[in-house]
Amino acid sequence: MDVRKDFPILAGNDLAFLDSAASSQKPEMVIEAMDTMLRSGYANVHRGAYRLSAEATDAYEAARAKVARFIGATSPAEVIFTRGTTTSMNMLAAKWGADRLVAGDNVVLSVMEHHANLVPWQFLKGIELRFARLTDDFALDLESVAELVDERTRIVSITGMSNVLGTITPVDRIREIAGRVGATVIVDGAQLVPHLPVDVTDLGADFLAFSAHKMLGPTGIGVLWGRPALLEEMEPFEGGGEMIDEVGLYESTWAPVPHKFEAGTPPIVEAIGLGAAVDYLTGLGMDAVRKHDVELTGYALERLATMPAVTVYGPTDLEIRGGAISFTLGDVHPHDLSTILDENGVAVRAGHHCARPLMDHLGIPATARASFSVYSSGDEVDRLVDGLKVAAKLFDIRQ
Ligand code: 7TS
Repeated sequence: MDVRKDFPILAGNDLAFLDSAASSQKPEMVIEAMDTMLRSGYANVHRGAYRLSAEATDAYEAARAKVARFIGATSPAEVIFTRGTTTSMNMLAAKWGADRLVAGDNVVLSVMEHHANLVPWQFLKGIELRFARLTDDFALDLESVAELVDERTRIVSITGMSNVLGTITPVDRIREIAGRVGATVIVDGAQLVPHLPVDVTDLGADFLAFSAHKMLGPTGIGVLWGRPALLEEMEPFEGGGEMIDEVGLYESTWAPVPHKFEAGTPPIVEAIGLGAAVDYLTGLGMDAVRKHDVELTGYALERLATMPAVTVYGPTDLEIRGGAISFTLGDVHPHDLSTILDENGVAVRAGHHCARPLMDHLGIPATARASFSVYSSGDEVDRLVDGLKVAAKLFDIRQ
């Protein structure tokens, strides 16, 4: 995939940037769309009767329509702009969870969830949280999901792709199991949507959350997609301007979906940026994006396997994994490792990756993680391996 030239930060920068799972870099197209909006198209949306505001509103709603098309939604109204995956998950836990579940109900999650799909559920009082386990090859153990789901299960909320292990989960199979008891299926798509073609009409989810900044778009905006009937049923998360229909001193009624979920001035310029990111990804084609990920991940796993002191935590089967590769080198602390890699021009993330319970499950305090996006290259993987060799030498680890 010959796209590095599209990313200004990568041009003339010899850093091997391998931390795209945390946040991706932005192509010129996104930067330019936001710049143009700020320079010549900016006004608040949904309120001004004047031309500039009407045009800004059109641009904001056009971005919503682009996102809807990108994920196969049947209508733009199914796309709610939020601040990101974290906000989307908090909204669901509060409004689809706390508002509706009663003591004795349970929510099924997995041990590999990001804190964004864990902590909001911990806010629910009197609700039991259950955790699906992993297979020996770091796949989601569907038998464990089936064992945990019972007639008191109201929600099954699972990541579409683990940000630590790279594991891709079979949402259709999860749906099958959850469907037996009428439980809602929520998918944390923060890593899934940037890397695989997603069509909500056959994904099997009732709700899908994701963030723009991990899919070449800006920070400050993300999406909550939901089935129309469920969005109608769900109460607003925040009250304020623009989410109302009628307002009295003591009570109010809500604007139609999606506006009842978008209180206050939304991230207008960010929405335009997300729309441009979606255009860019559509231009590349999500099948090509996935192919690139698979090839690069395969190459990286192959190269890392040549170093006996490297342990990779994640599926060996490329069919069920994406380009987030967690690893350790001997007993070197991942923080030390990332510092040495940085000194050698390689940026990886080290730590628990906001998945502390997963680290406990794996019996390790932390990992180093290399993660890819469309601009990542085999050359960067080679530089990672070279950096690891330098670290191995420094720590006197036999190779
Ligand atoms: N879910 C998953 C699977 C994620 O990877 C992340 C962010 C989130 C939710 C939260 O997204 P946010 O945009 O609301 O922050 N993951 C990471 C990461 O792996 N390193 O830094 C952030």
